[in-house]
Amino acid sequence: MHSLDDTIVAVASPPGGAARGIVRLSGPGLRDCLERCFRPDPFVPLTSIQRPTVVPGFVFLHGFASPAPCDLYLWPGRRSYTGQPVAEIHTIGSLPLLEAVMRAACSGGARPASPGEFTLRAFLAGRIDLTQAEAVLGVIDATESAELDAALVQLAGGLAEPLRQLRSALLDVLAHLEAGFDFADEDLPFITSGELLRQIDDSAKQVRRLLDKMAFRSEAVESVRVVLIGRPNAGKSSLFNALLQRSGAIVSAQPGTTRDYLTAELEIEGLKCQLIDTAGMEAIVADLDDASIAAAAQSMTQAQSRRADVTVLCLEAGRPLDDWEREQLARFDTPNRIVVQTKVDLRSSHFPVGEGRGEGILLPASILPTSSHTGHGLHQLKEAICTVAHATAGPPTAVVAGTAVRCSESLRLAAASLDLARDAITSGLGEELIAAEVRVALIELGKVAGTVYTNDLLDRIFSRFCIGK
Ligand SMILES: Nc1nc2c(ncn2[C@@H]2O[C@H](COP(=O)(O)OP(=O)(O)OP(=O)(O)O)[C@@H](O)[C@H]2O)c(=O)[nH]1
Ligand SMILES: [Mg+2]
Repeated sequence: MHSLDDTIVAVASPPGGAARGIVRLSGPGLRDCLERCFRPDPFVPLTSIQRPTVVPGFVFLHGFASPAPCDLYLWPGRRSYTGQPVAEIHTIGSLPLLEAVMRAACSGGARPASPGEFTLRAFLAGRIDLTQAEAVLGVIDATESAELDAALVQLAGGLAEPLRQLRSALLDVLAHLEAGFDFADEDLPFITSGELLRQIDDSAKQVRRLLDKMAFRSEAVESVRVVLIGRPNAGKSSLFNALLQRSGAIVSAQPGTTRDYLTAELEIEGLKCQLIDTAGMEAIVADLDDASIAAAAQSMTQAQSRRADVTVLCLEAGRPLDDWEREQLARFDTPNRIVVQTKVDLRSSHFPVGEGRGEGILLPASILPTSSHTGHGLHQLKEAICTVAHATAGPPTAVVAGTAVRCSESLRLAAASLDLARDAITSGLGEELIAAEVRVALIELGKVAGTVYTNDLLDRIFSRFCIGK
């Protein structure tokens, strides 16, 4: 067990002679301890200090003829690094002097801190999560500026905040599912399966994004997945070829030409993209020779679009929308999607933009007219991909090595559970099964953030710290 009840003390400045040395203390008995070894000059009762303050004074040292001058930095309340009263004694940076200050504090009731114990207390007080605790170590251990940069981003909440949002979204899903169990007799869905699916998909995507950050250390370059979707014959493969300026994908007037999916590397203004052409969705399955191949192709398309960083929905200019397209458009207010009209060279009448077409569907005002044959709008499409990728993914950020090693497996398990939850929804399995998978995902994410931990895990993490941090 990790005790929070005693007052700990350690030298917090680096070893070696320096102008200033720091001895740090934290714990509920801080004031009593200071009253025994420190004297403010001019005198003020320490009990009268309610806010963070610097108090000049002296520390009384055993075996030395005179006390040592120092400044006492005092955080008297809970709003400190460790969430308990904290003090730092800043004095001359001589090792024998700092050791004497330590001894004085120990005879005043403190005990020497173990490695990383201040940061451990910050974690146990909920001031930082486990990824931020590891970032403290990352900052100390950094040997090059890229490592320092990654550690500082992580310390500022680079992983903590997305994890918090993810856990909160999944807790909402779980709350809805569980409310459904409690009122099972009423036959009212607390959350529709479409909404459930959307939330699970969004969460799974976030988890994979975090995993990508973990992998970033070894991969060095993160590429943005751009997936082209649309109904058969919409012009996806033509757009794929036009964006790549080559003819890799087979194009034909026959709907259902693309059965698998194709990927190719595309670089737009320095942004590395993986462009993915998919099989056309829905509507004409019955026309195909082999409906099972079509079904497999469509499920591949769905899997690709779930993993997309940017989805480009291709709508053929001038054609009436079908049900699948209408359903897609209804979801296109999410920020990582772009809608294009294809083949605008063919039709004189494009969709009216930003208004309904008498079908109850509002087309996005930002719909992009394109033609793969004339090249119209391709430049704008590339720009839009860049903008969306930057806005939704943010710049790729590495994480501290220790965090990546500790958390990758948990994130993989969380992603796998969310995939199982999705399968349970689409196969119409009971809500209990969905909830069970969401719970597993939450536990795994909890391990990453440190809301679920064991003493062993904490010992392993904090023992790598130096004393005084
Ligand atoms: N005029 C014109 N024709 C186009 C354009 N883009 C595609 N086409 C034609 O539309 C037909 C279908 O194009 P594809 O690129 O194969 O369409 P797809 O969406 O990949 O089709 P599936 O793979 O079957 O889902 C072909 O005959 C293309 O030549 C365009 O910009 N202008
Ligand atoms: Mg195609």
